Amino acid sequence: MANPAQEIKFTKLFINNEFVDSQSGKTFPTINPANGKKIADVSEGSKEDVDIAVKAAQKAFELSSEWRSLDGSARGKLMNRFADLIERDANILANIETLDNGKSFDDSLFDIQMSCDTLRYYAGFCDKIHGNSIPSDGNMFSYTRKEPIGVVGQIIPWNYSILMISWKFGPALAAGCVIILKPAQQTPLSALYIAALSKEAGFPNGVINVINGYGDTGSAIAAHPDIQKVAFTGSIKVGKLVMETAAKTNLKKVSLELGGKSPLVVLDDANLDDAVEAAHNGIFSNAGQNCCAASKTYVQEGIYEKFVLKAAEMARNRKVGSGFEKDIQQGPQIDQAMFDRIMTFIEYGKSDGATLEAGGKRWGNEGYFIEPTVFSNVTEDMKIAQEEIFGPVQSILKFKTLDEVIQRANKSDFGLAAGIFTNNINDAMKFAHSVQAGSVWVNTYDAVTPQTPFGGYKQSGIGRELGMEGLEPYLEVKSVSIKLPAKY
Ligand code: TXE
Repeated sequence: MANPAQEIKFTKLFINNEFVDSQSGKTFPTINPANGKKIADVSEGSKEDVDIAVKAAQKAFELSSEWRSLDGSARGKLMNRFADLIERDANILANIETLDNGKSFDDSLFDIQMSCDTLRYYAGFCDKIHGNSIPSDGNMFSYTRKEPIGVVGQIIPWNYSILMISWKFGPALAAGCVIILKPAQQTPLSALYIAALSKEAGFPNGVINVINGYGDTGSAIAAHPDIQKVAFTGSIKVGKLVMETAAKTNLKKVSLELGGKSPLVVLDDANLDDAVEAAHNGIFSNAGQNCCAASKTYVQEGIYEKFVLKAAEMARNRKVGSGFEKDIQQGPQIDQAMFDRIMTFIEYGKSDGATLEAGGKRWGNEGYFIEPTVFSNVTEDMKIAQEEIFGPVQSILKFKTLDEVIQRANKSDFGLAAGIFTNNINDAMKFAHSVQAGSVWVNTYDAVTPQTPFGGYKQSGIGRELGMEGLEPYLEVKSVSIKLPAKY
């Protein structure tokens, strides 16, 4: 049951299976975005704490260590137990997530279920990660091994804090890596509770470490000479910094999942009600704070007016409020800075000449709520059509032909996701194969599953998470060749 008075048990750093104060003794407040009030003070990690965590992780990764000696199948069992414990404590975790992030309790529960699914999906790989035997030239027996890359740094954002932990932990643990996780400063609490569950599940000391803090803590991870890989989800600006830092230090491997400005195309022949609803959920779910949000809704001219009327009505009926209230569809934005940024974009929309069809104002008088906002008559040159707003702002653009809309959709620095609604299979296939995006959804949107790889073309990222492809960034491939006396 939803409980806004959820006790917060864990606020320290988690290193080597223990909760410890930061070396500096510093803490930072974490704020409830529904009312702007402090939830708790949390230990703030710095470079010194990252160093200590890396040493613990290195020890856990030594060849004869408990972790390295585990059979793959035993690692899989551990991961499944971890998922079971997260499921057991789903209500507690959902309360923590709703307090810290603001999303509805039901959305938190949904994220938690998908997190368990993701961990279980990767648990199944643990004893199936293997190389090949290779018919190499000469008198040689050659084979490949896939080995865990070692100590990995994982830096995550606040919009799906629990889900992002599972996307990062799942493949890393299945591969046999050891982890230094840095959650976002806006949502430090869920990772600490999950860390406690990892200890209860039985992960050996040092396999999972959680260091909360701001950007400089993330930067210390990106720069660390003994971290072999960094996985980052967040803004393009910081993604570039992480890559630059990795290049300037030990050339650690980098995978990035960054922002987007994803097109959802609705053709004249689509089922209108389905398309309106999917476009609505595609932009407004998680209060628009979604990297693959359908932030450009392209509607063909024949149904444009009808679509806009229905979309505006849906937005006006969307239930906004505290995530702990029943049937809430949209909570607050994450913090004052994001709130201000989104309100500025709404002003740009108006001054650039788009038509405000719904919303456009702050909602309520405390916290960081924004009314579900719909603009029609949006054109490509407007700021709201170009930049990632990361808020509840739907922009509806008009187009004439499929070829035209494909060209317009591809004229973008981003390439994370795209969608199309149509009853014409040929048009759907043409779009799916022509659009430059890592995920394409036909007659649905945001259908992310643990099994399907997810990631970006162009500046939306490097590498893939989820699916079998999601394991690759955590593995090194080693070729072994043994000389034989003859060819046989
Ligand atoms: O992201 P940041 P912010 C986009 C979205 C949003 C914008 C800004 O457009 O409006 O980014 O959000 C850590 N070295 N996305 O400011 O700053 C930081 O502490 C290493 C898209 O929240 O990129 C946090 O843990 N790490 C997105 C993480 O990076 C650093 C999700 C993300 O924060 C660092 C979130 C540094 N120098 C925002 N500076 C998506 N792809 O889903 C900060 N961090």
